Amino acid sequence: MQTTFRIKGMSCGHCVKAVETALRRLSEIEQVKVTVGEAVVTTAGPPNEPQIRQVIEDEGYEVV
Ligand SMILES: [Cu+2]
Repeated sequence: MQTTFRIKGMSCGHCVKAVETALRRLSEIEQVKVTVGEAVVTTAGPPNEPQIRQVIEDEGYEVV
């Protein structure tokens, strides 16, 4: 299933790369597409949202 996270604090390609790289480390995530301000993740089942939020926030951004 596909879930979209809106992210505050991203401004450029470096932010996109940082979020993308961090999310790719999560084994539950099959696909991830990140743009400035948004991450669309594909998971087999319902995503572990708290964990995904945490990973994004650990990179210094805020999930809104
Ligand atoms: Cu940036």
